[in-house]
Amino acid sequence: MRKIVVIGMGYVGIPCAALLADVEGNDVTGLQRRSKRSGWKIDVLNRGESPFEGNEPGLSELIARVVKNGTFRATEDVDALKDADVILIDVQTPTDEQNIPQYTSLREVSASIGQLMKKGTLVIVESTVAPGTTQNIVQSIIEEHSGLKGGVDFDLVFSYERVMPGKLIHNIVNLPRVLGGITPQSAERARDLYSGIVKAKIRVTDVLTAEISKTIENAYRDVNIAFANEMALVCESMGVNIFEVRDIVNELDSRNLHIPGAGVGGHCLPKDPWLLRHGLYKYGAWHVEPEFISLARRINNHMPIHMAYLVENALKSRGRAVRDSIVTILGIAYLENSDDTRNTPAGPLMFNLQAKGAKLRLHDPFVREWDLAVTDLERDLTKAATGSDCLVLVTKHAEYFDIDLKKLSKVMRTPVLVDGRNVFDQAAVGAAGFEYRCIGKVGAQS
Ligand code: SAJ
Repeated sequence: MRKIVVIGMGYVGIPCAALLADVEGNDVTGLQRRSKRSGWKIDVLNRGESPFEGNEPGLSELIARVVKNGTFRATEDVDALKDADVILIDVQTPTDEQNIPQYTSLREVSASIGQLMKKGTLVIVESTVAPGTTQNIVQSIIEEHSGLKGGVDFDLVFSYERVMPGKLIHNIVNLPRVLGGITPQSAERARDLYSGIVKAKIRVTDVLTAEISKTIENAYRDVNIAFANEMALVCESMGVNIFEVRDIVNELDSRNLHIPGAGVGGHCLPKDPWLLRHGLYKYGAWHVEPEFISLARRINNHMPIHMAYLVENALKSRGRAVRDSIVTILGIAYLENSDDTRNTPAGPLMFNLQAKGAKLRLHDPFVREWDLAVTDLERDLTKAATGSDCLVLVTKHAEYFDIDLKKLSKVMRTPVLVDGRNVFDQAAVGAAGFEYRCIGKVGAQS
């Protein structure tokens, strides 16, 4: 029996732990701090349920099965690390306002592992880290607390996840896996573990290459989205529909203009480019300034602010000042049909509108709670729209594609609609009496 401990019961740790627990010969313990924010997940998981509200195909059944079979349980007891053969680190690695990585959790769990793990354990870092972190921080802390030597007395691998809310199980099973081992033996042990759950290619390389691959993978996406967003602002200012332009451009197989929108949220793209940049500096490569990374983050972070500008402009067209208006934000999650609010563009938009004096309402069909919310979250769309002066859509949840525009325009005080994800048809919105703006399609009117 291979005893596995997965530290961090989040969007990465839970599906990975459940999949591993479903493999013959594996016994998995999910380790989670009983904090106010996440401790409740321990009890939900031990009831055999998924703690996620969004659509996660296959996850609930998988968790129910492995808990019933007794091959998976969650706990807050770090002593579970003592007899682990394999330890996966799946804790959050956020960046702060200065875009510096915050490794408090990573350092704490590395110290616990060093203090408690037995000789011969395989440790795998799945959390996204700045290049150089696995060896310079995780390995050093484990060696310091254990007196053991990495690559000799224990094995260490960096293997990054490619999960995405809505595809947690699918992506782990079907996307290629990269293993960066401090020794070939470390990588081969990890290959043996992952081959039980990954159907796609498993590729072995060194730790630094794996760490840089992960951060470049997401920086690439962030830069491409930023380009689409900048072109959206260009088209909007010239009265051209960026989405028609995108269709034309992408007819070429060699082009893939991304989708402009209300902003870029999530736990990957807003921070991974900064982790890459930070790793560069920690390596002393000060002569290189990755300007694309900083510029892309600046453009993507501007999109929610541009949304607030469109709200102000649309209300003005209907004779209302933002400060005298009730604005309803549609979609708090950073991604459609998910309950994940991490770094959601709805945050900066909400605070910007609040600073302009608007009274806010927040609607989302999936999000249960949001620590930044300035008012209660509403689940009933009609209630959230009644008496409101503006609906501003941030997230393209499926529910919003079926909105009865005529019904909502009747219950609103001022029928204004600002579309951050090109959900609505301009003619239909106009026919329902709305003042309409849309990122990249219908810009500010004088
Ligand atoms: N977004 C755009 N335009 C786009 C694509 C996304 O504005 O063309 C916005 C989304 O609305 C969202 C944010 O960007 O707010 C992030 O969207 P995402 O589709 O990149 O979703 P993530 O953050 O879950 O990205 C993850 C990443 N996976 C990992 O880091 C493990 C990313 O590398 C993947 O490319 C993405 O999933 C995916 O495509 O599956």
